[in-house]
Amino acid sequence: MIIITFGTFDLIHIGHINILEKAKKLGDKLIVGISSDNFSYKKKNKYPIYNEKNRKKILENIKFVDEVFIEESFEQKRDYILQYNANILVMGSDWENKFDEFNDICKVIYFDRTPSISTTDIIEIIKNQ
Ligand code: C2G
Repeated sequence: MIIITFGTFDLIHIGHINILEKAKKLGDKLIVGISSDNFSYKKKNKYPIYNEKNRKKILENIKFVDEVFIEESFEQKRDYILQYNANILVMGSDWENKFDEFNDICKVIYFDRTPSISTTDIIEIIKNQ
């Protein structure tokens, strides 16, 4: 089974590790599409703290992750899923129902988010110190 997931994965934290661990347990190979810096800017109106090259390298060194590529846009998601022959798409519950359209080419699973942690919260906490 090939699993695919997507995200920015900036300032990697326990919520990221938990979803990658749960995703990998569903199959043999976990592929991660990380948002390019420009795609991140389009989604959130700000650039990630770590650039795409460094976020990719960090992800590649997490033991649950087998392969990493750069995701350039939402529009290409269907092509990425097909290109990597993914059987299951995993996302966190903040994306619940958002990717149900891909149920025709793979199984779509949403895992509950890890509570009380996010990249945005981490940035705020550091700013306020
Ligand atoms: N996540 C989680 N628990 C948290 C924080 C994040 O389970 N406390 C999950 C998110 O639900 C997501 C993944 O970790 O599935 C990556 O999170 P982000 O880096 O915030 O990804 P995002 O910017 O939402 O990008 O096309 C989809 C997007 O690219 C997702």
